[in-house]
Amino acid sequence: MTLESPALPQSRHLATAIPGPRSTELHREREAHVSSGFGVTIPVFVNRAEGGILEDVDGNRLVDLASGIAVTSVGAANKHVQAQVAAQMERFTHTCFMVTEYDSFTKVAAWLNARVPGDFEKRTALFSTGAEAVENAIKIARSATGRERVLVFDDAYHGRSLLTMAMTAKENPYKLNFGPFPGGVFRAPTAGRLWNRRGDTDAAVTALRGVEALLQDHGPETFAAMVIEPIQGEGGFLVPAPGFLSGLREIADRHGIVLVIDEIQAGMGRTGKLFASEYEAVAGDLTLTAKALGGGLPLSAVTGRAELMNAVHTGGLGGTYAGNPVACAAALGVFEAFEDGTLLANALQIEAAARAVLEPLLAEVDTVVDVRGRGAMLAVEFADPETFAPRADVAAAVAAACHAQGVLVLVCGTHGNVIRLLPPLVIGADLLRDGLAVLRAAIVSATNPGTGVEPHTAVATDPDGALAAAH
Ligand code: PLZ
Repeated sequence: MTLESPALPQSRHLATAIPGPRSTELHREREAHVSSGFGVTIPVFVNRAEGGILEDVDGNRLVDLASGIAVTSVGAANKHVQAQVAAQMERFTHTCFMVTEYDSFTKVAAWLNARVPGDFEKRTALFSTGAEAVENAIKIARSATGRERVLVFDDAYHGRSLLTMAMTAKENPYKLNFGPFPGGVFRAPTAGRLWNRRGDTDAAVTALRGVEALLQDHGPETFAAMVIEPIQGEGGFLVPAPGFLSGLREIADRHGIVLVIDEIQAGMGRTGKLFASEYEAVAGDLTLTAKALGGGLPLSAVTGRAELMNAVHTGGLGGTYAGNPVACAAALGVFEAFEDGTLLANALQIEAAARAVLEPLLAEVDTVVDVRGRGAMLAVEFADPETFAPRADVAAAVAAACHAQGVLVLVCGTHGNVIRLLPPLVIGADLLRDGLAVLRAAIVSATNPGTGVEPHTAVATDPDGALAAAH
């Protein structure tokens, strides 16, 4: 887990309070010009980013346990991505693939066709955002099946466009006041929560019965697609119960429904395998990638059965920026970065290091009810230990304490009660240990106010010795 000669020191450093004065000033300016419809996790303005560090405009170095929401898995300044993008920028920035062609689009498609799960002939279509990939998967499934309806699941997140808002489960902030939404979207239960919280081994069977019942109520022959995340991301890093995804595969096959696996957050190496669905040995008919695929540039893909992908009339798929050449170049850099297997191994090392720190909290802190996830996609859930009533207040307090200490964590979960960890796969072992120690102390002190933050956590890994007075 080492980074080759990083230019940015790979240690946490607090030069000012977080946010610092320069960030605060820039945030005030932002408020004067930017729609307040955008929220922000921490109002810190970034100057540089590399490895596991975000350096802000006040000279603070934050530990990045977010990767810009699972995007910069290969690092925010990856040498392969930089070289590919720079070379492409020299040649041209854009032609529009629907107007004149370029080979990097084909190369990205070929790489995905060869590696996306499924032992069948595949084709790929490239777009820009995750939501666009989801929308296009539905277009393709409808066109191929001649059916309209779409089945999605509790706790699902698929995007912020009109159709994908309808597919997303959580109302606030994603859907509030934005309806009406496109019809034909039905929501079924998953086994996620029961399995993750209680280890209920019948969870998959029960949930699959619910899926089948819903389909029977509405007529399975009216459903074009069912769409599932192999680990539900925004919904709370819910790992599927054993047998749930393979059960969906069986139901989809039996009713001729296109199974769409949304790997946008969990895919592209995040979990220690290129695709999270590999853990379940399930192949979608269509598989969606985005986020880490473009290494920070906007790129998304629908990859799947050739007969489905080619069922759409020619000209039916596209978009001005779909598979933009600079974004395709970035993806080729991402593929190079994954080539030797180190990053996948890193994801598993990150999981081992994080579990070693976080799992003991299950016994030590009563509101910590679950530590879960796969590879570098891990979460801690806070709830009442008796009733499982979500404790969003604890998650918010833990996140705030981490942020104040210069560790960037994100909250997720349909009920906002989950802290998630999505470090870049290139984060160094010492830096990760430091970030986890801060998180651990924040969890302990949020639950037992007065315990305080363990003071040694930062000192050990800040060779500059320039810690803020707050320590
Ligand atoms: N499918 C599984 O996780 C994006 C959303 C951040 P876009 N998740 C981060 C936010 O608050 O907007 C996501 C996802 C899964 C689809 C999407 C949508 O991807 O690139 O944000 O459109």
